[in-house]
Amino acid sequence: MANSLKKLVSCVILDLDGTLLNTDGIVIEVLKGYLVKYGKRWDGRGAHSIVGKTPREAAAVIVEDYGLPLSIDEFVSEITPMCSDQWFNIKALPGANRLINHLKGWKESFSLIIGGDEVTVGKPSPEIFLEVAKRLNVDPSKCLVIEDSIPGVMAGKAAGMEVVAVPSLTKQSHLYTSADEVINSLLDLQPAKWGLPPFEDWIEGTLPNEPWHIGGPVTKGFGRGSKVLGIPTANLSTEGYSTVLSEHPSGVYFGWAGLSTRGIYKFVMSIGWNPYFNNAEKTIEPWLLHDFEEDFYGEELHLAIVGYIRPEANFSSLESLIEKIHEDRRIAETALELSLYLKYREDPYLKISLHGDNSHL
Ligand code: ADP
Ligand code: RBF
Ligand code: MG
Repeated sequence: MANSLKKLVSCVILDLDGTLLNTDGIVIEVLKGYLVKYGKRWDGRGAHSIVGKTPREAAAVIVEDYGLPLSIDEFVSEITPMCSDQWFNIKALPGANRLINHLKGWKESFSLIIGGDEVTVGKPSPEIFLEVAKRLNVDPSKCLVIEDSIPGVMAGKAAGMEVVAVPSLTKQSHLYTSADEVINSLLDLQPAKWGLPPFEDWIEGTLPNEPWHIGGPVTKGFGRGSKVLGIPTANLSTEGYSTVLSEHPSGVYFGWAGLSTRGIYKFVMSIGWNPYFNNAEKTIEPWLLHDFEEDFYGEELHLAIVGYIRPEANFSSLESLIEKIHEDRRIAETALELSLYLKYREDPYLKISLHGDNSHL
């Protein structure tokens, strides 16, 4: 992680769509339903091209990619009201709540809110950011922009501001080279690096979250966990968990695991593409912090994920990857003893067993 001292700022400018709010999520849900009408199936094509585009530009891509029998304008006029109907379904992106003062509420957490309709040119023009600096009477060089899109990053740099990119394009962080820092999600935002007051939500190397749950039978993975690393991971299928996974960034998490017929154990887990191995598919790989005498493929495993440790990283050697995973293990093992986390050992989700007999739990 680049821990170099950054330029100090006094003002933070947050992009909204795609940075704080998961607007693409509802657009994709609407598209899925819409394509069915034309006998087409959403297959993820176009998802990358929607991000950072104007609605019309994105529409052009979809009409073309799916060979829809209508003009771009017809498409836009049909899809726009369908999306508007879904606004109430928009969710905050992971970590967005760290930037909100919950005593004040969303709107009141910002000194100024400015819309794209208040400027003449959109990003990558710096106009919107320069307008903010002007209205707040702050020098642009003292502003930190937080952006998910490439045009947004370009706009921030063109305004002479510092820019943290939180790419909304999965595995595309290399396209954001002009940003001053690229982070995986707002969970990794460190205001103190920029001379701002630090968040105080980390506890002993962990960021607590409301418990979330994943479960299913233990599946076969790549077969290299225990063999290559000495770190067996009881892989779970990602099928059926696309919504949950889209609500949580890839990274290293920990919590409590219920293994049917065996018991409840601590675990530390990676969710994502394992940059070191550059997997094409996202995997869910919990390492149960217990020595088992045998494998338990096919057994029902339920996870209560209670906190976050770090983003997935690449490593220059296998040894350094292993060393890091052992550090994760120590952090999880210690943190789970804190009452804050210990109480979730009693999470009822861990005791649900498909095998009926829960008496031993
Ligand atoms: P795979 O690639 O098939 O996941 P691994 O080398 O990661 O293979 O080994 C994982 C398997 O090892 C699990 O599915 C489980 O049956 C077994 N196992 C034994 N001990 C543990 C443990 N402490 N945590 C997770 N899995 C374990
Ligand atoms: N793989 C990576 O490429 N980068 C990581 O940062 C990383 N962190 C991990 C953290 C934990 C706690 C665990 C259990 C695994 C992690 N792995 C990571 C995944 C590791 O590469 C994986 O278990 C092997 O690929 C086995 O399939
Ligand atoms: Mg595994």
